[in-house]
Amino acid sequence: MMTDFATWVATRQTSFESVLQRLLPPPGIAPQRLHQAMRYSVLEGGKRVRPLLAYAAGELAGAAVARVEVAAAAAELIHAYSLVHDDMPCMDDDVLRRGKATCHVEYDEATALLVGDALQSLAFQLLAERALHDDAKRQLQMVKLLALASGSRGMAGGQALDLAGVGQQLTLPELEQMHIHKTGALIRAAILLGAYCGDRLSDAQLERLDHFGKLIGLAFQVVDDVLDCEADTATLGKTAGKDADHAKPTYVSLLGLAGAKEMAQRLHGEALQCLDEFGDAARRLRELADFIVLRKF
Ligand code: GRG
Repeated sequence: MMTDFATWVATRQTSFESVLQRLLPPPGIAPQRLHQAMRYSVLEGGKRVRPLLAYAAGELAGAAVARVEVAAAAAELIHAYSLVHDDMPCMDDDVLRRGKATCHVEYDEATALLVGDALQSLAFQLLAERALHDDAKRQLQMVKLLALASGSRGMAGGQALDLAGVGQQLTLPELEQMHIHKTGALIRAAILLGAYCGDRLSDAQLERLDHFGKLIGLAFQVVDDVLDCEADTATLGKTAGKDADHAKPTYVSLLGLAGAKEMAQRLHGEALQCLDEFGDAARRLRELADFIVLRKF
């Protein structure tokens, strides 16, 4: 019998924590302070949505868990780096992340900068040095995939659009472009990285999965905007209400709360449709899509 979703999530979150423990540089080796700050920023925190998506896509593609967990770690390390840099005074200037002091507050700004740099390098080191697929060409594709998703045409580019948009009145398509890059690109990449570790899916199926990733990545951001307005700081583990304080264009500022919620529901429905052809094999991805849209934190 298949385990229920909560058990599936808890089991993977626990084993993923050990994976990260093992893949991050030990705190006792030089440079100790940097390694400690890297571990502080990555371990014991976050929902691990991107890794969970990678695990679920890996299961769908018949991939070995030992391979998927490395791909999942690469995506999570990029995510953690982006949070560390995003929280710095030159960007969002925040003091709270994942319920604890942000990296530059706990350590210092220079260390936070280096933590982000080193986490990003480690992500690519892992993709390059661990066996993720028997076909080296496929593995190279995975390196490129993550590079594109995190670089100027992906997450970093989305962040640039975000910074440029402060105080501006963006149109809905402009807002969508920003979020497809800033948040969506990495979520999409995490799903494909998991799937690329296996062999069971055809190119057409990988494309469907990618489309699912695009839609659920956008839904994730719409829900994030709603939560920034509706949830409190303690529940979120990060400062709530910052979007409005910083005059940031969001789905809520553009569509209103009800409109943003409606949009999340629509994206959720469209994302689920992409999984229809996979039947019960895509159950975990469906459940994760539900979680992303219904989450309260
Ligand atoms: C600095 C290059 C660079 C990029 C930063 C992702 C990002 C781009 C900034 C984070 C700011 C932010 C609040 C983005 C909105 C969506 C988002 C990525 C939220 C945080 O992700 P969760 O909810 O966090 O998955 P946890 O802590 O659960 O991992």
